[in-house]
Amino acid sequence: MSTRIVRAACPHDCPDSCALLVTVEDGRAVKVAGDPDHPGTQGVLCTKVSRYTERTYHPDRLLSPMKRVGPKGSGQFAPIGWDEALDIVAERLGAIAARDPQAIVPYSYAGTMGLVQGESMAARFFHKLGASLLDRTICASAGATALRYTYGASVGMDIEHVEDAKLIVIWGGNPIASNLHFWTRVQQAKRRGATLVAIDPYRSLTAEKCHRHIAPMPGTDGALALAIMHVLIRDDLLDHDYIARHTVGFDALRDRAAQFSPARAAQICGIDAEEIEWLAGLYGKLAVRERQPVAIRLNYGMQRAHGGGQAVRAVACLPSLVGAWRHAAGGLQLSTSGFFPIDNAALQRPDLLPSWPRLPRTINMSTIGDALLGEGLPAGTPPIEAIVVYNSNPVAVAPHSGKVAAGFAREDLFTVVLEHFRTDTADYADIILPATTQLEHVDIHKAYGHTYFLANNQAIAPLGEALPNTEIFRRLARRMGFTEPCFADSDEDIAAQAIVRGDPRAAGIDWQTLKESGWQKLKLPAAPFAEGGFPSPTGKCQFYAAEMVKDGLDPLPGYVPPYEAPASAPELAARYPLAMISPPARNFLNSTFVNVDSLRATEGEPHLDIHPDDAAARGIVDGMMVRAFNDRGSMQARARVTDRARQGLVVGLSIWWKKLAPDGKNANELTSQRLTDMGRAPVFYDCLVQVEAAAQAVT
Ligand SMILES: Nc1nc2c(c(=O)[nH]1)N[C@H]1C(S)=C(S)[C@@H](COP(=O)(O)OP(=O)(O)OC[C@H]3O[C@@H](n4cnc5c(=O)[nH]c(N)nc54)[C@H](O)[C@@H]3O)O[C@H]1N2
Ligand SMILES: Nc1nc2c(c(=O)[nH]1)N[C@H]1C(S)=C(S)[C@@H](COP(=O)(O)OP(=O)(O)OC[C@H]3O[C@@H](n4cnc5c(=O)[nH]c(N)nc54)[C@H](O)[C@@H]3O)O[C@H]1N2
Ligand SMILES: [Mo]
Repeated sequence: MSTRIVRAACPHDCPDSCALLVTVEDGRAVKVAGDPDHPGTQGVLCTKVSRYTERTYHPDRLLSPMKRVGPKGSGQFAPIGWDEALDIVAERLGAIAARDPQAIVPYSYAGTMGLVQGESMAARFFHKLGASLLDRTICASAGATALRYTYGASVGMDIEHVEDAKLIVIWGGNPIASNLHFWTRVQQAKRRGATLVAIDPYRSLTAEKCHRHIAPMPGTDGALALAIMHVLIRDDLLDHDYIARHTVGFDALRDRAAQFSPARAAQICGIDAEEIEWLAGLYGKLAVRERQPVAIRLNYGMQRAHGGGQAVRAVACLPSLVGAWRHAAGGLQLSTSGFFPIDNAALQRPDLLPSWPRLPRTINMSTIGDALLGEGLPAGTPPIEAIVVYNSNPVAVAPHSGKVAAGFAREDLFTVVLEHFRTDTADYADIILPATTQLEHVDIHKAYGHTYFLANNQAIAPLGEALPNTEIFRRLARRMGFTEPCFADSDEDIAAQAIVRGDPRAAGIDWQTLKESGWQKLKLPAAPFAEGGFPSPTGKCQFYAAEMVKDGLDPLPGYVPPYEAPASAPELAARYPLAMISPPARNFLNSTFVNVDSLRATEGEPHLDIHPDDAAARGIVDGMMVRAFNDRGSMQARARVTDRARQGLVVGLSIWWKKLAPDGKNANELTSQRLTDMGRAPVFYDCLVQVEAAAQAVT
């Protein structure tokens, strides 16, 4: 028997981007383990990825191309050969492109975070074709835009030092579920005496393990952060030297924060003013009076509401007010992705666009339901005639699912889906093309929660007839007659093009060194902003961001109320009085892994957590099937009556495959296609519903 250990990288959309060691026996992957030497992974994997072989060798893997033989959405397919499948796709796309290539929309997200299988050959293909561009907003763009205005890029502290922090504020994140290796470090900090605070409307697995849990209503974090500033400024808990040297706009910020007394913010957030006084007092005292490191782990949960961008901006100002950046263990991390020198132009080749440098129209992936139904398309541009989906499952994950499904059900839409499995989206395909998993292809990865590049070496041969995304687009390019040399690049060639040459942050790192070592850390100072040096236009932390005026936005951090809340929409709130959020379930990764039986068995079935008072008012008891609904749609779930959900809030951990739920629906039946204040991002957690006992109990 031959046994090999292959260095690989976890491909999933998660801040931890783990380094993997894959054990291969006689050509079969038998074990996927965390690399014990990688400082982030520390030899430990989450439950999901430790089951990666169960997913790769799953009996439902798509192993040959398929052609639709039943009505759209019915999931009836017959296997066909690659030549026939690619001929059909090339012919249909070619005919549409001859009229207007913008009628073709590529739809992709982070099914794999790999730079090769994510957005390289596919982007080249669609650029050359002249297809619509995709605004990839579904996850992080509100916060990324806010960080760009505030710091200049998606950059922050290195959480490898967080063990030394004395206060860690976990704001809008649930790291036990979604950022496990950070949580390990937080526990170490706790043992060393750190105070842990969670800010989350829901008592998540993480919040219940913190010393204190502050539970504002969803979408009100901007007001909370401004009130913390209010207290810091009122009580002179400020690092005046840091503010003077490394920030712009303090005077204007002071005037803004003056408007947000703890009493006012407490009323907006539905919490006690004392909670704000306590947190601000502790944060300021530790950082300014005692010169101790204080850290904020900001996350995505708090930016999925109308004011998500401004809320991130307000929180992102806090570390500069108290000089928290002076310590390696202090500051804030939302994302580290902006540290990585990636040559996107080389990977994606926008210069291949027939109209270059003029760009085709852009379709926002977060409003794909409307776009497919012809609503809100840029003036003078054609209806969508074809959509090519890869690395994403929009029928399950995009908001206002009823509209998304109606769009995909259009008889005149030509739909191609590259997938591992017959997802809710694949059911609507005309042609399904089987893609390889991370064990079966090559890739190179950056990360958004740490600062290591990682290599993914191929561990096993592709299963069945599956092909890497790159190879599928290479073959399509050949059929379309695209002859540029970049369409012949191998996956290793592409991996070698990913890192900007000569960038000091990547000194000593290239594809050759990386694929041998598995991972390499960027060269960055331990405390990146101890001496300022933010990558913003002013080089400072921008309390006041002049660029925002040009973009038609409030240049100071502010509070933008949710679209759907009693104060902003009283009539709606009278009919739909409960705020619903649908954050990630621990055993799923967005909608990935829902079809892995052992993981779905652990989650059980779709649940809806509801506060005892809200349940009693509706005659709902624990374990009852309930229906959550609003004007957009409805979903059923089993009620868990629990004060984990604060009053006025219901929580449906997500993202279920619709077809694996009892009523064929998931939380996105209820979510809206409205967008955040900046970054054009979705507002998944800005969603009012009513809940009632389900008419027919499903047992
Ligand atoms: N196991 C697992 N891990 C994942 C994912 C997954 O699906 N499963 N998804 C990955 C992806 S794509 C992403 S983007 C990240 C997401 O990472 P996080 O943003 O950390 O997401 P969650 O872990 O759900 O944490 C969100 C928390 O925010 C809370 N929350 C909701 N609304 C608000 C609000 O208005 N204010 C505040 N303060 N809190 C709020 C929720 O109750 C929840 O506990 O995780 C990644 N990791
Ligand atoms: N209600 C609600 N909705 C949400 C969220 C929420 O919290 N609540 N979270 C949002 C967030 S943060 C995000 S990031 C999005 C995530 O949305 P998506 O990025 O669509 O994520 P997944 O649902 O995991 O779907 C990824 C798909 O890619 C496929 N895939 C993986 N690797 C490959 C590959 O190499 N090739 C091909 N062809 N396919 C591959 C997987 O099989 C999987 O079906 O969902 C959003 N939707
Ligand atoms: Mo995400």
